[in-house]
Amino acid sequence: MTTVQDALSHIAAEDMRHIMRVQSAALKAIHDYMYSNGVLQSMPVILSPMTDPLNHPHFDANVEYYGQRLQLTKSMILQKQLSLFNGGMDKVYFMSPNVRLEEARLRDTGRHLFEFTQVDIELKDRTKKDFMQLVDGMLAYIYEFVVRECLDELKALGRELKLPTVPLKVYESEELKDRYGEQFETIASEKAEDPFWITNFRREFYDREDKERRGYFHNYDVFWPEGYGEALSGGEREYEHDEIIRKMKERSTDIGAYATYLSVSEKGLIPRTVGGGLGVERMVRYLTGQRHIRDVTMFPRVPGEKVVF
Ligand code: ASN
Repeated sequence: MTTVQDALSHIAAEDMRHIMRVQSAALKAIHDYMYSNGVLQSMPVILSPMTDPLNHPHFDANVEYYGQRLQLTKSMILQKQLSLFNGGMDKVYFMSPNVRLEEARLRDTGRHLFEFTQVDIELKDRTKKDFMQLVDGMLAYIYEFVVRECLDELKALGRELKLPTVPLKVYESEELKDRYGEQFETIASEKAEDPFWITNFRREFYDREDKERRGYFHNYDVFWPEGYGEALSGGEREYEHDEIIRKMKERSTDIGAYATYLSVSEKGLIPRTVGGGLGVERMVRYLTGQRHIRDVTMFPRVPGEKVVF
């Protein structure tokens, strides 16, 4: 999609209207579910001196502003944690736009955009079990609402959605690796009929590693079924300064870039939290049964592809 004409046809496609209606219903379901569960919505930040380091190759996006180097947010993980420094708030979510300048080799995965939105949720003084319960309920509610509200749209798109059985199944990554090999995420997603959880991935410094069982991480992903792949990722968080520093060093993280965050952890003031982020466009791709994530975004930002508007 490189010409103005292509981009206009993409916007004008009949399916786009159905897809946007499904997206609106799913987002309404999320907001309603959050509100009734006392999860407060806070506004996202797009520029910050610090952002998620991310655990994979990508390009940085930053701007110089009055002598300060500000990065475009790759995720709001660290701000989410800090927002719960407010003593009267223990559950928060953001509709967080993320800019991740991914490499062009991810163009055809069908799942990657270099600009996307996630529903970023964080809970204070709770465990992964609490978080999983909240998300299971949210997903069931989204399905139910979308299927009820968007009968015509789903039909026009030729999409049949089966309501999932909750609680969703939980697998350990090791268990699936033994069963399916290195491609276990893809294969398990292809074989599944309902969304499911996988726990324990070695990732960024902020996901909590078990102190008694090094190499075990209290984090997780949710996967969509039918091969649609990753839906949400998150975990219990590190909040102790020494652990954060240890893990940053292990991952060769640029410690200086996190100076303000570390000045808070040094004082023992990082709240103890658990959370995760649900990719909005990936969810819509799954709900509407589209092949490529490009097809569910009005103004697609596909890795390596020219941007028209
Ligand atoms: N939102 C994710 C989380 O809460 C972080 C990410 O997107 N990398 O863990």
